[in-house]
Amino acid sequence: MKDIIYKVSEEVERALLDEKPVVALESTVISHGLPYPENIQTALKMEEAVRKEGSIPATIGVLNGVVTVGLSQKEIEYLADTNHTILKVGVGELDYAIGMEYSAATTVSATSWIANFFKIPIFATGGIGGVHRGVEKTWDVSQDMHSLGRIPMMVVCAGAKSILDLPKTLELLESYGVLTLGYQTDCFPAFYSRESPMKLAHTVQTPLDAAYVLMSRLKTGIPGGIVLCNPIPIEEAVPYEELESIINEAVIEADRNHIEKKAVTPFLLSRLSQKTDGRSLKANKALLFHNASLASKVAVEFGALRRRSKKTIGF
Ligand code: PSU
Ligand code: MN
Repeated sequence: MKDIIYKVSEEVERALLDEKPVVALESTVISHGLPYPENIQTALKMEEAVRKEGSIPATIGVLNGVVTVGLSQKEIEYLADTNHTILKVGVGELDYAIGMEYSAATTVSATSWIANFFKIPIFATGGIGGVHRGVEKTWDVSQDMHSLGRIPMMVVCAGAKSILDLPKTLELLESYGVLTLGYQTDCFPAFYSRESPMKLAHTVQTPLDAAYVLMSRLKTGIPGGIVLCNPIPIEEAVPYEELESIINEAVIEADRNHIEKKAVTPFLLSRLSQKTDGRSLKANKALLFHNASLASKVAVEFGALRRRSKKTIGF
């Protein structure tokens, strides 16, 4: 087995050593969540959104068994190309890709693990995985849930993907001790929609407040993450009711075609895009940029707090 199992880009390494704000970004959304070649532009524009607000982006993936933190444009292009075999790995499968020297896109769970390993506590994505509809039959619950329950990471997202069973997802997050925090909202956003019937009990209004809460989580040492729910920009939102029937049909179709396990999410996302004439895709991209910007703002505030914070005994 080779010795090198990870590579950190020079820029990200420098930023971490200098305690500059860094935002982690995942690669499953690139390889399996968006169509080629739009996935490349989207990944690069997410990085741009992070930079614009003052942080350094660290897009994470696995290239021929090497965990790479801070993918270059060429590396992003490689992972985005559907002509290559790119695995989709959660934290449980990460070592398979490393040990077998495969290339792989990392999900929220695997990306959180890697980011935390390199002491990057803030991560932006589209929507977290969760409890799938029809879970009674399939037992399909994303590894994201379990990882969020044990990795102290602030995940900035537009809620959970609306293809999921949102009430059950929210309940499970609570059971796992994950803080689900609304950003300027008291509603659990449903990815493409700003609103859903589910209420959130805890909200923050500013990136600074989000940074305070994250700092507290790191200081108390309580395991588990914080999901910072950032509703999609109003202009791009698709009403919740409008999507419901389309999603229900797609779920039935997935079941009929025996689409299972890791293939379920990519299948539903692409079906949705077809059935909304690309509107869902447009919305998906908009919320990704929006989340990258907010994560970067929080990272900047968090960086300032960290510089000011005194060494203490206990927390
Ligand atoms: N959000 C998106 N598109 C995606 C995903 C999230 O907008 O493709 C990915 C994330 O990487 C998430 C994963 O962790 O889907 C969940 O997949 P699964 O349901 O198979 O655990
Ligand atoms: Mn699953």
